[in-house]
Amino acid sequence: MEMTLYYMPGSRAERVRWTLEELDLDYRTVPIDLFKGEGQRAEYLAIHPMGQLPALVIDGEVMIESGAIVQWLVESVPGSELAPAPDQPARRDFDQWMYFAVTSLEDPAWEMMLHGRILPEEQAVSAIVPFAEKRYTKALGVLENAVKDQDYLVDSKFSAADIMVGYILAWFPAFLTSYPGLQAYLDRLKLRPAYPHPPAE
Ligand SMILES: N[C@@H](CCC(=O)N[C@@H](CS)C(=O)NCC(=O)O)C(=O)O
Repeated sequence: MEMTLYYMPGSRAERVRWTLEELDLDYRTVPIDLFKGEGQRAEYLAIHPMGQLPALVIDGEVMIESGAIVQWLVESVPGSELAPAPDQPARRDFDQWMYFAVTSLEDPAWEMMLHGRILPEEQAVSAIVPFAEKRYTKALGVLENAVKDQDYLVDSKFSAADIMVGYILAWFPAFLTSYPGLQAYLDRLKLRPAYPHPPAE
């Protein structure tokens, strides 16, 4: 299988890179500098119709959406131990945290990022930030409880759900000071050789 990852450090393509590394798969990367507008060039829009990262090309077929790619990878690679089998009870937790990562956690975090850090003043709506922070901290509280008695989110075993969640937690490290369990969880994830170190840190 030939795989090409369109990638920029710190972007959501990190989730895919992290997964590919954990699975010890061969792949090549093509750098796309979003800050230079490379995502919106015609050649890249022909690959990813939104001009976003990541895109993974698998034997000539394009796949987009970081969560879907991560899930596809961990389910397609024979012997991968990064997702419980569909008939295992732990699978329910796995699916739950995979979705939680891209909705309840990522959605407010992205609003904080966009309106608090990325958008220029004339486009940012700063009033969005406090409510997004409230929703984000609520999600952190739920995760704090989930790792209270275990090292990882699913059955105390490292899985793709930790990749999906762990990538977002690193966007706002200062928020973890009130969540010692989550801070310890993130510190554990950081010890993994494939862990990404986003520029936001
Ligand atoms: N839901 C998508 C979001 C992709 C996304 O927003 N990627 C950002 C980089 S982290 C991007 O490409 N932004 C540039 C843009 O939206 O034009 C995914 O998880 O793959």
